[in-house]
Amino acid sequence: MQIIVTPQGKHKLPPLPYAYDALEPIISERTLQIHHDIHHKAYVDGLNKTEIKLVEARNNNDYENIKCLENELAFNGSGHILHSIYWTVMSPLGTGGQPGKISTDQIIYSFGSLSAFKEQFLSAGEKVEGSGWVILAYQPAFGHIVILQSEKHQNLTLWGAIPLLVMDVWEHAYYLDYQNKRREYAEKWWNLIRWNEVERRLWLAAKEEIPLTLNENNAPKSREGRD
Ligand code: MN3
Repeated sequence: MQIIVTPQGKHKLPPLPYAYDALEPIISERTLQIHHDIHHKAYVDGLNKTEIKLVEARNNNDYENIKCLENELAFNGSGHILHSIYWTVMSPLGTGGQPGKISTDQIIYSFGSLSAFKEQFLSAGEKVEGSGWVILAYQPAFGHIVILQSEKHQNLTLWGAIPLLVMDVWEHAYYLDYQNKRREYAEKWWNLIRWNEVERRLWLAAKEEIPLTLNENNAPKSREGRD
């Protein structure tokens, strides 16, 4: 089972899978060039820089700036992932085809019809507060697809990440027992972890794939037990 695909600090800007002017007249050559070469590249550079700083923080056992570093990781990491996917899901005008069978089935199951899906997707995109994204996502825990808005693009998460081990640090989880001593709750909570469940979740999660580039075999792969 291969888990580590990209070493810390070694993310690369994926090349655009088409020419800068390929999406005209919908998206101009100039827009695409600036968006990819400057904006997306800045996320990749920022992600690499943050990962290296996190390596240093671990080496020095210095978590003074952990809040800032986690924020940078989420901001730049999500920016890199979402832009990579954005390039792959666009195609020159007239060449994009129609929704495939699996997509159509899922859309009808989850939204009722293609037109209802389109309207919800476009409305959600229109109404994102400030800057952000509208995202059609498969939620493995529900077994169906959902439309999500993302303001900016991170909110301290990395899109596509699958949770493995979670600790609730809302006050309701510990306040009666530990009052405001969240660190003490966290230290004690550590002793409760069921590690073989974490292992099982990692094993299941590692079988999923979120490609950041187009590849020659672009056809959907069928997955056992997934229909
Ligand atoms: Mn952008």
